[in-house]
Amino acid sequence: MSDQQQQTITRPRVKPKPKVERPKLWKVILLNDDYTPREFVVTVLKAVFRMSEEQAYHVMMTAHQRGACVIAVFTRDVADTKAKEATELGKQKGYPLFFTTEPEE
Ligand code: TYC
Repeated sequence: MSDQQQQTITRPRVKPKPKVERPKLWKVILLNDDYTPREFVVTVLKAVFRMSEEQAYHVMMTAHQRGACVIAVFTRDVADTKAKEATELGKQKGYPLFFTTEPEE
């Protein structure tokens, strides 16, 4: 094999290396209020966020004592849908229960 044939041929990249960015995550936050019964908040947390009784009780009590509690993080669509769904369950019973979302830093 000649020297010419042995040379490695390198060409400049044509396609840029794809940069895969992780989607931003959004927090779902439970807000305290003075009217929604504790047990109902627990029921909603279990139903919408698939929490155990213990997890749901702990989150509910944190919101009750501190005014708010971060429940979990999701992609934006999932966070918005779950917050709406959970807020709606309270609304159907006439409670002011409220879930909001905000982007993670
Ligand atoms: N503060 C409510 C009560 O005393 C219970 C409650 C807890 C409501 C957490 C909302 O996010 C909440 N009945």
